[in-house]
Amino acid sequence: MEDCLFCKIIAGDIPSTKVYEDDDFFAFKDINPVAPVHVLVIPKKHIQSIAALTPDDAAVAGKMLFAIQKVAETLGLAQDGYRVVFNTGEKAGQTVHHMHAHILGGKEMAWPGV
Ligand code: IU
Repeated sequence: MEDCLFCKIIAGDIPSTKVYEDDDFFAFKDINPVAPVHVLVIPKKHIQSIAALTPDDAAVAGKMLFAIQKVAETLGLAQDGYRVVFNTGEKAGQTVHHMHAHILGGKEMAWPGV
């Protein structure tokens, strides 16, 4: 998608610190980290948010959890644990309208975080 910042990051038109890439997903460090480890996992297919998923996206949606698992392992978070956040829509604070999972880790986290 032409005007999507995350599509531009995937294409390499906007620089990012890549931590993982495969045929379907790209992961990079968040530029404004809110935890010692803060990485975004995004599908290469432009999907606006969880709210925009259709049955055609079933495979990519399922694979995304495995991509998140792999990235978290790569980041060394598997043992201590990590949080995965999908901000979805305006009131949830979604600012970039390309579906993304925040992987947050490296510290003790309180719950709920609202
Ligand atoms: P949100 O869930 O839509 O609020 O998350 C968007 C995130 O994208 C936010 O944490 C930003 O810091 C992050 N981000 C980035 O890492 N690189 C960018 O070029 C832009 C946003 I724009």
